[in-house]
Parts: sequence; C-alpha cells; structure tokens
Amino acid sequence: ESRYNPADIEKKWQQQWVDQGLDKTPATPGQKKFYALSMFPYPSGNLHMGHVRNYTITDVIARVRRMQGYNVLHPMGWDAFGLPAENAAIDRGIPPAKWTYQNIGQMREQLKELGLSYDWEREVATCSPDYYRWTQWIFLQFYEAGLAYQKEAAVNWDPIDQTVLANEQVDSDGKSWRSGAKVERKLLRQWFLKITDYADQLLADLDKLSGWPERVKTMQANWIGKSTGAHVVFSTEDGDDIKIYTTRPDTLWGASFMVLSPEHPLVEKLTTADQSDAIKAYQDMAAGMSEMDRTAENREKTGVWTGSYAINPVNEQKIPIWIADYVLMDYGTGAIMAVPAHDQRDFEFARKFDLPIQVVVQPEGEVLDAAAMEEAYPHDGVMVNSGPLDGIPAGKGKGQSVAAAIKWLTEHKKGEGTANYRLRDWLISRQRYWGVPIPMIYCDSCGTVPVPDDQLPVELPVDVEFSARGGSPLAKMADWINCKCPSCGTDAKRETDTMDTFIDSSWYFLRYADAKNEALPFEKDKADDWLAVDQYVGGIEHAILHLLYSRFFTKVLRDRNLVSIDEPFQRLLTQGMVQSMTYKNPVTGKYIAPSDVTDLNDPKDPETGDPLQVFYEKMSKSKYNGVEPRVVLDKYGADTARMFILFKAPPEKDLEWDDADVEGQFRFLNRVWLLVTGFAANQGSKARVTHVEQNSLSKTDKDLRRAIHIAIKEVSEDVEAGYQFNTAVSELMKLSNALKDAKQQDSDVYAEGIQSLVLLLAPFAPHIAEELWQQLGFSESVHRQSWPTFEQTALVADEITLVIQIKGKTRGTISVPASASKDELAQYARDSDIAKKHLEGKEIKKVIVVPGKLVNFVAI
Ligand code: ANZ
Ligand code: ZN
Repeated sequence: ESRYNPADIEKKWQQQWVDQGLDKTPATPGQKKFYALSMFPYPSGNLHMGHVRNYTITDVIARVRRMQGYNVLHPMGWDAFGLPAENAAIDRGIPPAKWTYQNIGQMREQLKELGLSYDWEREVATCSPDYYRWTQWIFLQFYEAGLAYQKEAAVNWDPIDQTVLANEQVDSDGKSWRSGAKVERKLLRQWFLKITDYADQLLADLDKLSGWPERVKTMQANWIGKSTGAHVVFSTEDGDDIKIYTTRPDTLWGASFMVLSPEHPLVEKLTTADQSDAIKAYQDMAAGMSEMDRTAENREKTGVWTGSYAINPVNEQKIPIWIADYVLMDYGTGAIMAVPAHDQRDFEFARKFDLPIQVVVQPEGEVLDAAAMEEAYPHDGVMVNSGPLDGIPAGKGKGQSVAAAIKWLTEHKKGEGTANYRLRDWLISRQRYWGVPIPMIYCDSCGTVPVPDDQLPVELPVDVEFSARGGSPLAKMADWINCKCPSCGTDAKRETDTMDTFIDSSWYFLRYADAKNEALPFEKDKADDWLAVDQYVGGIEHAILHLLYSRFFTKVLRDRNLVSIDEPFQRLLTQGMVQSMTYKNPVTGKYIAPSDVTDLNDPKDPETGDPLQVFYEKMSKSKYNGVEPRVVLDKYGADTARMFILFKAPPEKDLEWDDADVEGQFRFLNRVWLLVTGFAANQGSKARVTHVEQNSLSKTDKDLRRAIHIAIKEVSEDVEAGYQFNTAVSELMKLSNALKDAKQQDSDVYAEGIQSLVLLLAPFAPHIAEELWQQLGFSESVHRQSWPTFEQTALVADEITLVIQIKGKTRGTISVPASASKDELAQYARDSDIAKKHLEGKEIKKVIVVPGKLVNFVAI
C-alpha cells in the first residue's frame, strides 16, 4: 500500500483531465443545462484565500451538477482593465498589458493547481481587443438607443500633478494620494449611460430574483431609492416656471420660501443686481465642494437670497427664493419648496435666516407653536391652515393627506403625482489609459460621430509614456487622437477617455456563452441557450454596483433584441469572508505579525510589551494575518485546502482559518486513502457492484447499507438545500467511519459503501477521488459517473419484537422500529390493539419500558 501523497496525484490528474477534455462545455446545452459562474478576478498577480473559497464553492456545485446529468457551463476569465496596471507602469516602467498578462499567466496556473473544473477554451480577458471590441460595439448600441449621452460633470483634480484622480486616489482628508495636494473639483464633459431609464424595471424585477439573498435585494432597492410624491410648479413674479419635487405635497400650504440649488439654470435670471455679488461668491464656493460635504447632517446651513420672489400656487402667497448648497442639482428638479415646520433642514435654514415658519400638520392632542418649536415636526397628525385639506389625517404613512394633495394639484393643473429615484445616470468616462477607448470621434462639421462597427476595435496604442503628471497618456498621443471623420472624411479627433471598468464586467457572463465569436459579442441563440446564470457566486462587496450594472446591461441588450432573458443571474450566493487570527496592540493600534509575537499563549507586543488583543478578522496584508494559498497547497495539496474550506463553515458565513482543522481534513483524506486502497488491494474487482438485493441481506449488512444510504441522502440534500457543504463533509466522515468499523469487507454491501464514498467525495476532493476510483479498477473518470441515489428501502431501520405486559403479565407482542426511543416504545405499546383491549376502563399508574424488549403497564 502506498501513502497518500497529493503531490504525486494532483498534477497527474489535472493533466489527464485536460487530455480527456473532461471540463469542456457540451456543444448544446439542451433541456438540462446548468451555468455555474464565479465572479471573475482582477488579475493582481496572486490568488488570495477569498478567491480560493469563492472558486471552490462554485466548482463543487458545477461538479455535482455534472454528475447529476446536467450539461454544465463553468467558465473563468479576467477583469483585466484598471488602475493598478497603470500604477505599475508609472512606478516600475512595465507596460500595463505586459504586467496584466504576466499576472494572468501566474494566476491561471494557480487556479489550475486547485483542480477547478473550468472550460479554459472559453476564457475571456476584458483587456484583449477580441473582447473590448465588443464592449465598444455594445456601447454603440447604447448610443444608438439614446442611452449614452454627454454632459458636464465634476472630477477630482490634482492641481500639482495636473491630472484627474479616481475616487480611490483621494484620501479621506481630501488630498491626492500621490502629490498630497488638496484635491479640487473640475468640470469636464463626460459620457453617461442612462441607467435611470431602467430604474423602475430594475426595482420591480427584484421580485423575480427568488434565489437571491434578501439582504442584497434590499441593498439594491435602497440604492435605486424610489420615493413617491409630486411635481409642483411655482411661478416667479416675472412669470418663469420653477418646478419642484416634493414627497410631501400635502405641506404645500406651509411652504414659506423656495430654495434652488446653486447650479440651477434659473439662478442667474432670478438674481437681482443687489444680490449678484453675494450669489456669485456663494456659487463659486459650492462648486468646490463634494456632494458628501454638502449634504452632511448637522452642518450649519448656508445660503443667499436671490432677491426674487415666487408665488405659492395653492394660496398665492409671495415667498422669497434662495439658493443653498443642501439642495442638489441632480436630485429631483434641483429646486425645492421649503416647509420649515415639517422638514428639519428647512427648519434650520429658516431659523438661521429668520424666515417664516407655518405649521400645517398638528399632532393629535398637542398644539404646535411655530415660534416655540425647536425642531421640525415630520410626523403624523391632522392637516391645519391648509384650505381644502384641513382636517384630513396627515403623514406619509397612514395619512390620506398626500393623496388628497395630489388630487387637488391635478384638478387645479398645478402639479401631478410622480416618482423619483436616488439612482443617478452612470458616469462612465475615465481619464485613464488602461481601459476600453470610448469609440467616438469629434468632427468640426458633423459633431459627435460614432466609430463605425467595421472600424472596431479602436485599439489602445502601444508605445505610450506613463507619468503621474499631466493627465491621461491617451490625451497626449497626437498620432492616435488625430483621425478622419467617418462621416465627412475631414480631420477629426478621437475621444481620449476610456470606460469605467464596471462596463467590462457588465456583460462578460454573456460572452462565455459564445466566447470565440468574431462577428458578434455572442450569438443570440447561444446566449439564450445558456443564460440565465443558474448559480452566481461572489463577494458581497459587489452586492450593489456590479450586479445592478449587469442587470441594466441585460435589460438593454434584451430591448435591442440581442438576448431574451430579463435577468442575468437566477440564483446568487454571496460567500462569507475568510478570516484569520490577528494580534493588535490596543494602545498603539498597531497590528503585529503572528511570527513576531513571542508567546502565542500570552501574546505581547515585542517592542512595547503591551498585552495584545487577539481576534478573528478578514485576512489582509495590512493586518499580517493572511494565509497564502501557495503555502497550504505545497504542504497539503489542493484537495485538503478545498475540504477544509468547505468543511469549516457554510458558504455564506464567515470562515475562521484554523491550521488544526486543515490538518484534520488532511488526516481525514489519509484515512479515506487507507480505507479504499486497502480494500482495492484485498478485494480488487469486488468494487464493481451494480446491484445489491436488500431483502436477502444479513442484519450487519443491512446496518452498514443503511449508513451508506443515509450518507447518500444527507449529502445530496445538503448540497441541494442551500449548498450546506460543511454538513455534507461531516456526512462523508461518518460514512468513512462506518466503513472503517465494518467487519464484512468481502460483502457486496461493503463494496457498495467504498464505491459510494468515492463518488460522493469526488466533487469536494476531485483528485484523490479520481485516483482511488482508478485504483478500484474503473477506467472511466469518477467525474463522469452519475451522482449516487439512495434507496428508500435501505433507509428503513430494522424492526424488533416488543412484548406488551399488563401488570407483569404478557398479553402479546408487536413489531416496532429498532431505532425507536423509550418514549416512542411506550407510545407504540399504548396505541396497540392489545393494550387498548386490556386497559379499557382502567387507569394507568405507571409505564415501565425495557428498551429493545418490553413495555409493562401498571394499571388498576
Ligand atoms: C417639501 C417637504 C416637506 C419635504 C416636508 C419633505 C418633508 P426623498 O424622500 O429622499 O425623495 N428635496 C427634493 N429635491 C431635493 C434636492 N434636489 N436636494 C435636496 N433636497 C431635495 O426626499 C424628497 C424631499 O427632499 C422633498 O420633499 C424635498 O423636501 C427634498 F415636510 O418637499 B420635501
Ligand atoms: Zn465630419
């Protein structure tokens, strides 16, 4: 007998599986298809434990489905554009493409070592021109549909390096990560995708996603942020219309001033000569501030009066028009009616600038006095001072006042009910090199002209100079920028911005269905065949943007008749974090590497001597608590790493790394190895059991067979019900113990047990299962076998004969399950005809149960 040595078998089988084309996607998915997808990684260069966990979970699902007879698509690829590659170019002079492809090569090897059953023929890299050509094509589809447009928007501007910064490059104190300069806001003309057109569908269709965690759906719903209310039109004294959005049209009679966003287009016109300087100064100040700062709670209110008035349409009152930065231009209409009695921000503003406050909602059993109020009253009550609404129950929740107000507004043609969304259009322009060039050309005579399909891809130029200063490298490449207008042929210029990398990942799951297509991003039939993704697995950090954008893309592509599905991901599993022990000095706040801690049982800071806090936290470099997949693979092999990860916690829960448990899984695989190789050596072809006749079995064989079929049943159910792989692994351990304890090694049942154990183990620890399967004498791959099914009859426990006594005298016997507990035995006896007959009219004083033998009723 040989020892279990993962290094001997894992590489060998990985190569053989490739040679056999084991993981290739079937050409036609047919009726029974399964699309298993992991969120593809950014090729940073190294796999971390979070990746290993994510991909192992999906791999087990894919492997089980294959054994269950599904045609499985299980692909992998690279989310390969993005900032780190450009930083590597700036810092180390390596071209982004070279850096990226090197990393991809490295990580691909690591994935292969894990024994993940990917169809590598469908691999995609978003930075490859074969892929981004179609990203550009899809962008042009959006443009054609009127869903891509340009407008001015603010960027983070580093005044020293003269470059645009991504949000991640701005420190929390608003300084550039590289130059340290205070970051400014600068307006640039940029491209947007009109995701707001789909806000309603994106919200409503969340209901279709029954296989998604509630938490993720709630996060998406909050992000979309639908509110309902009304548009109301106020007129200025000069007769201009100012439209406002309010969620509380019922409070219109309490609107005592208006506030416009400083960027509102009417501000200039409304500003009187006297107020002009103050307004301009205020606008300049607001322009330099971020939205976060502007809307921060408890911030002292600021603002300036325009000098003009509007007329409140419900009561013809003349009310002043102000500007203030707490009103944002891109929410609602960028203008509000202020109701200080019932809105806290308006209240603070009114108090600060001494503006009138009018109560229109009275709380029940209390009288609000505007002069004495210390804060706004936003709660329920009864409408007052509100003409036609007086006396109506008020409030957003139970009140009828909002509906009544909308009815009044509609009848009087002064407004209408409407919905509003927090969701904004998606700003996709990035002033960067390493991304998809936006395929647009600017011509002096024709304006903005899309690059014709047959000129795609607009490729990234290669000889590029990188420096942290002076903006995007593309914007400096005259040769690349200058081109001919596709429409009139005169000199024109290319757009130099590239796309947000979230666009690349918004359609990759469709490309996998037809990854090599050179004429289209994917053929409709193929996408329809494979999509939706049956199981998507990834991190909760993508709960909002990536998933929302992918849903948006899917709906637009559907509306362009490129695919038929409404939703891309049928079921979503967000796996928990991989945590590990961290050591932190509570005094200095510094993390200490475990290797620097002198005594792990009494951990102290080696420098200061302070006792250290010890707790589990997500693995990360900065906390020195990462465990390198490399180290685990070298020491134990991929199968142990997989088994540990699956065993230690249910997939959606956080997992605490524990070396002893890793070791434990290694030992378990060793036991399985000994068990199966031992059997193979002694019994050889006995393993090929195809049928066991339950009825002719001895009691010991029946008992063992029950354990086998319970394991099959439990593992199958654990896999089916929310992928409870941790309990599935426990069941495998139980089965292995039962086989180890069994004496009848030469029986058919024992052979059936060995065979079932290897089959059930196959999705979890694919290499060792394959090796053992072959040692049992089978020639076809274990991964091509059918998933075992349990026999109901094998599950039934044996029966025993139970004696029934009344006052010590035997009255008869009944048959009961051998597994029945004491209470159950008493119940079986009580329910028996024998007991009923003899106990009629008597009172039971005592019930004596001798397990496995008899029940005695003491009755008088
Ligand atoms: C009058 C009013 C009275 C309001 C009241 C609230 C309470 P949500 O629920 O988030 O949609 N608002 C509208 N547009 C705004 C903008 N561009 N910037 C800042 N605030 C804006 O919030 C809608 C409410 O936020 C609107 O309803 C408006 O204030 C304000 F007792 O109108 B309300
Ligand atoms: Zn032209």
